[in-house]
Amino acid sequence: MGLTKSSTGTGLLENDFKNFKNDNGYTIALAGNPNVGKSTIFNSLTGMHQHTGNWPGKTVSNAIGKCIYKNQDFLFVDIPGTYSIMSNSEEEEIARDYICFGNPDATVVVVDATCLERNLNLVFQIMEITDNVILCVNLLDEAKKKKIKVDLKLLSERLGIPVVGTIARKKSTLNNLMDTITKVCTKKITPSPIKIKYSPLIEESIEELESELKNSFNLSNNLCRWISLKILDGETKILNTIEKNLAINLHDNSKINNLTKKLQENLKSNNITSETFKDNIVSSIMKKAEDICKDVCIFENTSYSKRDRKIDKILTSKKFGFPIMLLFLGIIFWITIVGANYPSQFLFAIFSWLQGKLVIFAEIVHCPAWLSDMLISGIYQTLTWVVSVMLPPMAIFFPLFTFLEDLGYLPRIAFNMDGFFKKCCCTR
Ligand SMILES: Nc1nc2c(ncn2[C@@H]2O[C@H](COP(=O)(O)OP(=O)(O)OP(=O)(O)O)[C@@H](O)[C@H]2O)c(=O)[nH]1
Ligand SMILES: [Mg+2]
Repeated sequence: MGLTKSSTGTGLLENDFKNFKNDNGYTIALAGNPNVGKSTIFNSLTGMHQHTGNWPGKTVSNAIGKCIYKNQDFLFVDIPGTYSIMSNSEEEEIARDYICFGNPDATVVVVDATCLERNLNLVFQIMEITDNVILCVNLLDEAKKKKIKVDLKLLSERLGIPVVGTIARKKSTLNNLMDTITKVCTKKITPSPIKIKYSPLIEESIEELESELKNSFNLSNNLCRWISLKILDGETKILNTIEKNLAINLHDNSKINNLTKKLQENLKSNNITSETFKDNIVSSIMKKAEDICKDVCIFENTSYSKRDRKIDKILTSKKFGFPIMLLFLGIIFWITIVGANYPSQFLFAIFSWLQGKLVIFAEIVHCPAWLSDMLISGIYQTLTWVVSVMLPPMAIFFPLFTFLEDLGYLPRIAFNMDGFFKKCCCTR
């Protein structure tokens, strides 16, 4: 039996995830990096019309929809794309809160088969919080075009979770995903995700805090380990959210406070400061992702990935990174500023000509002077001036910027600027 759209699927948009509970069946979260096809899968399964498109950040709020598969009721939650659950933006917080505290029956993490290594960062972070994780390797058609093969069976063995390959635009490929979701929800498959091992000192600190948390609160092992990590990191915002959602009080717990102070000082004396702690964690995750991808991803067109790496080295090098960035941005701003003059003048001329005609028309119909002044010299003139000045630069700048994004150059700019943003305290 295939997929059936729900007759009651509503498309309710809400962020109060406590309402996202399916009393008659299972609740499934669709998580993943931006632009990997989560909403395409969601729409296909639920018959809903979530916004999809080829740029990141379209879904900015949780959306729910129902689907019936083999007579079983599922409630899907399409959550905003996020690169990490160490979130910064509002939609990333919405995603993080649902992943961490929504308590779905299973979390499907959708990843892009063409850049698996980068996507695994989020997969590992989610596996730290919940065991019921299914990996959906999407965009297999794009991977095939780029001659990238992903060994799904080996990936599943290495991660300890079920892995399914899909092409979200082809609905038939989603049956396998639904079968796996059903098996996980009905406990026919029990995922046992691997946990990242951080540096020995961080692991020791986590262990100590974890056992204190277990003594103080009634929380799962996964949550205790994850919260320990957040306490050591000193992420106040996340800790406040944890307290609110799990109804626990960490701030006033003197045992935990004293132990945290002791452990943080110990880490500091071993050169793991509050600034380097997160880098340490992220580099352990990325190292693991790299190791796994080396084994499971086969790049048949080696010259393609070699060429990519060569270009990357130049675009992100200390010597050429900034001059190239300034050159590209300079060209874009130059084309925008100089190029916009021509359509601006053209629009201005048309609007002025039309204004003359409107004045004549007002005279013919004996429109009172105060009214024609207000409508023509006031509203019409102001509006047309704004359109003449603003529209052309926007119509030139945004497509050019999108072009840079499609080329994949913007993430390289972000990489080059990361150090500066950190110095300005814009990122952590
Ligand atoms: N070729 C191909 N394109 C796909 C596939 N899955 C999704 N797409 C396309 O990829 C683009 C992004 O898909 P979305 O479903 O909007 O991605 P998303 O993960 O919801 O993105 P955000 O909401 O921004 O996080 C759309 O243009 C889809 O049509 C696939 O398997 N193959
Ligand atoms: Mg989406």
